Amino acid sequence: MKLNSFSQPLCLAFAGFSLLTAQGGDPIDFTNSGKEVDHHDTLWDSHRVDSHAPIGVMGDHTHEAGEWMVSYRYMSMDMGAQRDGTNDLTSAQLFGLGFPVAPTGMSMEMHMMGLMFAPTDNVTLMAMTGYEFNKMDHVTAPGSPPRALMGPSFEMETEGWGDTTLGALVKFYDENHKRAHFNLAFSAPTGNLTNRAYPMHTGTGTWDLLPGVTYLWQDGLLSGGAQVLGRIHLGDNDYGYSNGDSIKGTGWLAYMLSDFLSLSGRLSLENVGDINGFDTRFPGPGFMSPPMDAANHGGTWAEVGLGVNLLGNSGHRLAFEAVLPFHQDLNGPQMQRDWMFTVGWQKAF
Ligand SMILES: [Cu+2]
Repeated sequence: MKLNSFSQPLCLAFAGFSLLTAQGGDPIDFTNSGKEVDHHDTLWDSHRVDSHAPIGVMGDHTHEAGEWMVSYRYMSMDMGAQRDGTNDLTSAQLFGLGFPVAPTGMSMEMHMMGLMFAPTDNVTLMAMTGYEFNKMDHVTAPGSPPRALMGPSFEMETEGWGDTTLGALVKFYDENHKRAHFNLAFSAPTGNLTNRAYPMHTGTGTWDLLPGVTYLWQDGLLSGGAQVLGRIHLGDNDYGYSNGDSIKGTGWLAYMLSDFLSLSGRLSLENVGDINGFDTRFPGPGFMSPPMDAANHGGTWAEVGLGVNLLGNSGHRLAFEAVLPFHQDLNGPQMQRDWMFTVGWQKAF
């Protein structure tokens, strides 16, 4: 049931026509009148280019029984200037706070592989993991011991496998081009925590619960969705702490320019709590730089995303989404997010 761009207006026209010509007291049931026109036309169309959310959204869609999907995503994120709360900070101000080293930027790159399989129409299993590269640039305070050791600036790099997500998407609503499912997943600690700076870790070190709910709709050439996802850290990791629990809400609209091309706009709001405890390997006091202090993590971010989805005749999907923050309120001195983008490929079998 590939979308015919005329079928939707025709269906609406027919519904309008039946409303106008309806006689007597029977209430008009659009669900039923739609089904009389074409049974399939009231069902979710998973072959639309915009039936997948913007590529930066995870766990957005379910599959039909027996379907598999493989995916690859490349994500890149860049962070820059320092900020505490909503106030920008210079490196000199960080030196003044007693840190001999100030980070000036960080980049994160991730290669993510995903697998989905639907044993039934209502349950889609998913697994996802990735390999990541992190890089942080620093400047050192004049006259400080790190300046003598490292010079005026230095960079730090980490890489490795990230944590692994395993879970299920459980569909509980599917009518009239509207769908909803629960996101029930957990994250296994397959990443590493070798670096002193918390943001340079590739994993959390804890088993995490990832509960959520996702709602999707299609209407003519438009579609949209909303998702709320949480991350709850279950207990502490081997180094005696856990990252702050987080919650993220996101909503998007997509418009189909053609059967193979859709554009999307998205808004998201994310809150990450403070770290609970601290890394017992590096307890302080007297941290070299702010990201090494457990007190300087978490915050609230509001972001906007602009994306493109492409669907080939062969069922290959390609998508791109850029995400830009427009509000950041950070708990303690941290680097601000500058931008992020995701490029992805998906193919169902
Ligand atoms: Cu899928």
